[in-house]
Amino acid sequence: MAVGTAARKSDHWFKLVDVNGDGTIQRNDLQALGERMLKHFRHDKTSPEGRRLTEAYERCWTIMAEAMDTDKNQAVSQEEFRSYMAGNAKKENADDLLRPITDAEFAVADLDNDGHLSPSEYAELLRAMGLSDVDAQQGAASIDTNRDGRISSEEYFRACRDFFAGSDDLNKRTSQVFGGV
Ligand SMILES: [Ca+2]
Ligand SMILES: [Ca+2]
Ligand SMILES: [Ca+2]
Repeated sequence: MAVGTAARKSDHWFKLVDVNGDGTIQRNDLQALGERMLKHFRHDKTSPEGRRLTEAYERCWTIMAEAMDTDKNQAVSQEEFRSYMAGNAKKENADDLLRPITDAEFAVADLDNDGHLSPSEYAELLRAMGLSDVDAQQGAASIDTNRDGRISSEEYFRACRDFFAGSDDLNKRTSQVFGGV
């Protein structure tokens, strides 16, 4: 069976978050991702932005462990992640689950504190997540849908929500918000 867009999107995200590349997502991957992002944007772990992101990723792990780790081995496998994404990633849940994470990431990346991400701030956020330059630039071009050079926290949240819970449509621009899928 061909791998559908939803599975490709979830695999793409999975690889970004599996920081140590051992094929599972564990708490230490989320911690490493948070540390890498804070280092990239030169935020101290104890700064308000640093604490907020660390807490958001800790919560992200708690949610993943509860909802996705079906065999309860404290590791979310690619299969466990895929089957959760295929069956349970609903837009209705996104406000609760996703928004605290996207808001924390947004705050870390908004370096000039103007309440928006410029395309270059957004591309930097994607680089901090481990994307290549090409993918980061492609992602930045995709997310700024009205091309005004400003990305709001709401636009970022919606793009992430559509990425995870959107329709299984390859051409949808939001498939590209984390770069090539
Ligand atoms: Ca891992
Ligand atoms: Ca597991
Ligand atoms: Ca900004």
